[in-house]
Amino acid sequence: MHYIDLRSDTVTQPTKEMRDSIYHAQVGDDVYNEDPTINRLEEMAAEMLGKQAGMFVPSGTQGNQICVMTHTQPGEEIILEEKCHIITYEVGGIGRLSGVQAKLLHGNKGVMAPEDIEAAIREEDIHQPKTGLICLENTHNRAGGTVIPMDILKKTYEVAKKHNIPVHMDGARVFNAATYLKLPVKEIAQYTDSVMFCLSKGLCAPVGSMVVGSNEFIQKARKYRKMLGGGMRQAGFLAAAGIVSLEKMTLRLQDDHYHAQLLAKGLNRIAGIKVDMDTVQTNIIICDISGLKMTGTEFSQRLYDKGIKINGGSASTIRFVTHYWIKEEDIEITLNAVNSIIK
Ligand code: TLP
Repeated sequence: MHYIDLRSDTVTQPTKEMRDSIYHAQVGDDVYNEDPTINRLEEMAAEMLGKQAGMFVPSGTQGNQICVMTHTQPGEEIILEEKCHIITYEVGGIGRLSGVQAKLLHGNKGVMAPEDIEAAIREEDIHQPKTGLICLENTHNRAGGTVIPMDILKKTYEVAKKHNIPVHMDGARVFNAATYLKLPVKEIAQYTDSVMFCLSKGLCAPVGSMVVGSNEFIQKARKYRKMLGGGMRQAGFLAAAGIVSLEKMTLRLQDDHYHAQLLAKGLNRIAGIKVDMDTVQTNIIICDISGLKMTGTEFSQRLYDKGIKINGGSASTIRFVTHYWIKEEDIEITLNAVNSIIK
């Protein structure tokens, strides 16, 4: 059976062009820095994000964790938004791997106020941990794919620099943010010290994420990647798809955003379902279904029976994510299926 898969953009299959480039890729041992395809991908990523260097990593989670390890010392405290991926979905890695504690701030649609961040920075006091890092998520997954406004981002970076604290961006979907803002992605990255972004979400590559930062940062990060088992040898086969991601797939994300708008507007017209349209900025839709007599899990099971896969997030919410393999007709089929479940 063919399913319409709206669970996540992580489910994307590689394109035909990616499969061809994987087949023809030149590879070498990346632990010796001898994989020409990985080297090229890393240079491209650094150039696009306006940073000195890049590093290919197997996953976004590993990329984020390496960045926290590289920026901090055990015993420090790091500032994060309370619903961010690093806190919610990375298995407590920051405590285990970096030995840091989290200072969680409430975000408005996933965006922390620079004033709140400044107030959370620890003082020079014998009792207090040092604030070692500020982590931002752009776009913000659990807030519904929301984008950090540029003025807030700039202000946040100014606060961080005033207190000499590095800023890491979990930019798993930073190209969606750039598409929404209609800006080159380096405009966003200029207000960060490191960015992790994913090739294997909306950009369709089968595996892999990138970390970018200064030469010194990446050199140090490479050692942590090795420690975590992320030295991948002839992984140029994966990087080859990543190059297609950067060259081609970054240019078409507005289609996914358009489909998310269509779907969100259609869902909002259905009694019992609520979508906060302010949060539908990119390719993620979080729906409140507390008006229905059904949990998210029940709802997603019913949709599954009709050939549509989604993530039944919690008791009262469900999530839809659009991506390259979702076409306009799939949106119509999905809305019809939701309507028939409600009826
Ligand atoms: N997000 C996945 C799940 O882990 C929830 C999804 O389906 O959305 N940062 C952000 C903001 C993410 O959304 C994700 C993945 C990651 C990091 C981790 O990337 P991977 O899955 O490559 O480890």
